[in-house]
Amino acid sequence: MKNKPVLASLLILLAVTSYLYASHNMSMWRSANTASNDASMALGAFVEASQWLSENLREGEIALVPFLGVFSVLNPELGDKLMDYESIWSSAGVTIFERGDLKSLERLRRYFIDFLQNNWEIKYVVRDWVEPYVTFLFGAMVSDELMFLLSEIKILPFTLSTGWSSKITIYEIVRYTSLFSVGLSYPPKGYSTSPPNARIQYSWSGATIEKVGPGVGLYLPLESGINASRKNFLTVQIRLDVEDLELAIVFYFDRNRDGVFSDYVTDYAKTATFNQNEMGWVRGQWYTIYQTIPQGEADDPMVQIGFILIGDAVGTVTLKDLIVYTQTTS
Ligand SMILES: [Ca+2]
Repeated sequence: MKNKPVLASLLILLAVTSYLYASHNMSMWRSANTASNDASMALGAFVEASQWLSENLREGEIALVPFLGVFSVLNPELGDKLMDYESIWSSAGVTIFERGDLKSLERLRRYFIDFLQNNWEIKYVVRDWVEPYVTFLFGAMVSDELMFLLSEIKILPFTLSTGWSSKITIYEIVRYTSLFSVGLSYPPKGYSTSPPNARIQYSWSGATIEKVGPGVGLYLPLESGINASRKNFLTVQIRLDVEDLELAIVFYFDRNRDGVFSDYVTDYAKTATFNQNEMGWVRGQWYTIYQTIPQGEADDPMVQIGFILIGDAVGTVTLKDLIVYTQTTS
């Protein structure tokens, strides 16, 4: 396929013209000269991207690109180091007709994430403005592993004479392994609560915290601190039987390096908050929280995680399957 220059040229034409139609119905009024300058400007981004890939892809590494034909005709030596989105969509078994439907798009996105996680030879992912599913696939609205997997490494922007601008983004895939997990079906080692007499029930479905006061916290000290200078994130399952909840996940750092969080004078903490209404969390359903573990100052290790239920609401919150992931060194 990749050695068919005619097909490739057609794809280039497709790539270059689709934005002209998409972005400017008025484009037919513009002079042929301007249009061709614009076309080469947009194509230039593809040329630079393929150049960058051929300089950076090492043996055994693969880049996922839109329009395989375009990239391989621009840089034939990239050869079998490329793979296109279309082949993933085909193997996902979602037909082109189903792709307008949200459920199928969610399935595509899930498939995309699993594909990136399971195929370690994928080193880079190239995002353009033409691939029809980019907005959904890369959209920030969806909270899942994708935001941890992709790290922007190269941006190739351009602006057309019409003022319309776009870019090609190259992401490097960041690999993670799970550092530890806490099921929360029985009391975790060394845990504490605030207030100290807070009621927590442990069962196969997790730790159910009774929220009777304005602030109820569950604190889990870590057996060994997390190296917070690396990229780390956590996932935890949550189910609420309460309304208007504010959840704070607090990361406690050990400044004086005595292995524990002592207090806010000696040590310090960083917080991520979640608002039940903003998150769209409905009572009685399980949700997965994805949260970056912030970096400490001066490489201070993170030694404790706290889940604090804030607000006046009374009810219960169940947590289970806390997993901490850490970036693998490459
Ligand atoms: Ca300390």
